[in-house]
Amino acid sequence: MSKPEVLVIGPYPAWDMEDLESRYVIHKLWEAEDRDAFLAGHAGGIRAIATRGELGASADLMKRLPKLEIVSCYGVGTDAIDLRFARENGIRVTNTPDVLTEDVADLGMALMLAAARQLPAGDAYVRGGQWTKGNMHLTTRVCGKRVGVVGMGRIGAAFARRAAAFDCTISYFARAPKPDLPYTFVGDLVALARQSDFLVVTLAGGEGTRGIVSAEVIEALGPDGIFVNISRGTTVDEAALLDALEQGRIRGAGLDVFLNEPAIDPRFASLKNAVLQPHHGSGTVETRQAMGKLVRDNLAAHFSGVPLLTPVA
Ligand code: 8YV
Repeated sequence: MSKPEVLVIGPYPAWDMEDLESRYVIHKLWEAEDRDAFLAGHAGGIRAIATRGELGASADLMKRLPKLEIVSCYGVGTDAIDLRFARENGIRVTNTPDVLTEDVADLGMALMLAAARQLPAGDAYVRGGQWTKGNMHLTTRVCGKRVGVVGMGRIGAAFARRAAAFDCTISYFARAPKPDLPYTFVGDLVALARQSDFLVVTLAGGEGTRGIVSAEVIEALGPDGIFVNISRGTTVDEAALLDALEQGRIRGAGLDVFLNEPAIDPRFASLKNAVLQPHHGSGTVETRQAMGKLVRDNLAAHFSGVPLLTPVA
């Protein structure tokens, strides 16, 4: 039988590409100079899309693929996939939950620590030879502080466990209280920000959470507050965040996600009080290998007619 055709939206590591290329006819969208011509040439045969969390699959793209059966996403977030279009057109969707939870939570802790203890400034201080001329300015403690977690799903809970191990007091904002967790539910995000030293966003992206961290929430965090985002740039009023950081109306930020990645707002580059990462929460070899395997195993399950491993409801 001929190999199924798969449209790959953005590149995967070699260990995934080699395996995919051995099982399927692979069409590499990111290499196409003229995407319209490329799609027009291959659309009729494509039965699957393999995409990434931040790249997703729009209705516009899926509409052009009349034989499309499945979208397999390398990432837990499906906010960039038009799930309604997929559902209405019988297109199956899978993602990579669980395997990345601990690494994303680790990066959240790293950003909280790096922003509070100003690791980039300390590193520059040592490398730049300023240490021999005097001691560096003092920074902010993390342990024992009040942490507000925005979103208490798998990643939020994994982050909270880590912060609790630093003797932090954990409160959280979510759609509903989680009675099985030993943390304090706060149903008003402004109130949560007001009572937090660190506000850490772990929410899913998408329309339901767009701009939920508003200018008012940022203001409520206040001049001693530190903001951390390991979810999606869309959850924050980014212009308000930039203004607050530039004007010192919050103390600092640790950010892994932005609007318009990777061409983010150039104002971020001049901020001394923000630690920036290139959307790297899941960016370890261990986790990316597990994510790639799940993408490939879901495609294999689909094409061999067995249940999908991690279907998106
Ligand atoms: C990205 C993510 O998918 O899981 C998610 O939702 O955003 C990430 O893991 C990752 O950058 C791979 O593209």
